[in-house]
Amino acid sequence: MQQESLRPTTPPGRQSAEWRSAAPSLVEDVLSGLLASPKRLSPTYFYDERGSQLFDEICELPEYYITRTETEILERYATAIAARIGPDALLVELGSGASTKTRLLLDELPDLAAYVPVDISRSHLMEAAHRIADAYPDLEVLPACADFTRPFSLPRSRRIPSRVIVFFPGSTIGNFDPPAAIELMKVMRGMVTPRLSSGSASGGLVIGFDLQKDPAVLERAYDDAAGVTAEFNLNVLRHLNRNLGASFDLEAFRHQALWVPEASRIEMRLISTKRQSVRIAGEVISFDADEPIITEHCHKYTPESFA
Ligand code: AVJ
Repeated sequence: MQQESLRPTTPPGRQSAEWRSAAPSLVEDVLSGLLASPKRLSPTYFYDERGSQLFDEICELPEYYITRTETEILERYATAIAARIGPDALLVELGSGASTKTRLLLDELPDLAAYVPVDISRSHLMEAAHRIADAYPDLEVLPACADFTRPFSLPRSRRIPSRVIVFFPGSTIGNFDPPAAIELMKVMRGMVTPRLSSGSASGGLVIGFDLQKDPAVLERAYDDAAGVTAEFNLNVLRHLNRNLGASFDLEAFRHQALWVPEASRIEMRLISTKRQSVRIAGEVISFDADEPIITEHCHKYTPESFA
């Protein structure tokens, strides 16, 4: 019976003109980023199958404190958070990945209407959804394979939810520059705002963001000794080679993680180690020696700046 609800939902309207104009294709998006100055790529492209696996490895690294710290916070406060969520909620997790931390909440929420993990990496999403469904046999698990930065519709649960709660842990909000973070939070507000005038209570958001700290600690968290983050960063080029027939030479780029105090963020970059050109989707992109591609911004907040 769980199997039945484990069909991934594809966003409807993907074919419509409206959807197309709202969402540029992979080629368009990648090319416009690489033709911009400075060059950039969306961190969304990290998460192919290999990238999702590498990210799970990052979460276990001694230098990467974020996952451990957030897990500790959830362990300590899951009961209190669950009490605030209340019964019969629809729990929607954006960028659910391996759904590891979610279990801490699910353990305290035996009466959820359903759990909706949303992730862009289909195989990763489905594996995690099956594991959750096996571990929580009474829970309806409704995976949605979608890029949560673009419009997608929530699957319908068998039970009518009392409210929608968005779960957005992991400091993923840090990948969005402040104006985009505000836009995304408006989208989340729309997701949790009750549409029915009667019966449904207002929804909520459980969000994890990372705090400013010693730049040395930050730079190490994004440039670990084992080189897993470097591999994760470079994998984006492999992804583009495979999916767009690009000709990136992974040996000719190196990983860099740089704290930028003015913007209160870590910038993940790939630095071209030489003057070179790369073919991608019929275009030729030229790189100077030491020229960066910015692949990710990881914003760090204070409680006040986040509020
Ligand atoms: C998944 C966006 C939270 O910014 O810390 C980890 C991604 N990049 N190491 C982060 C990431 C490099 C991570 N987020």
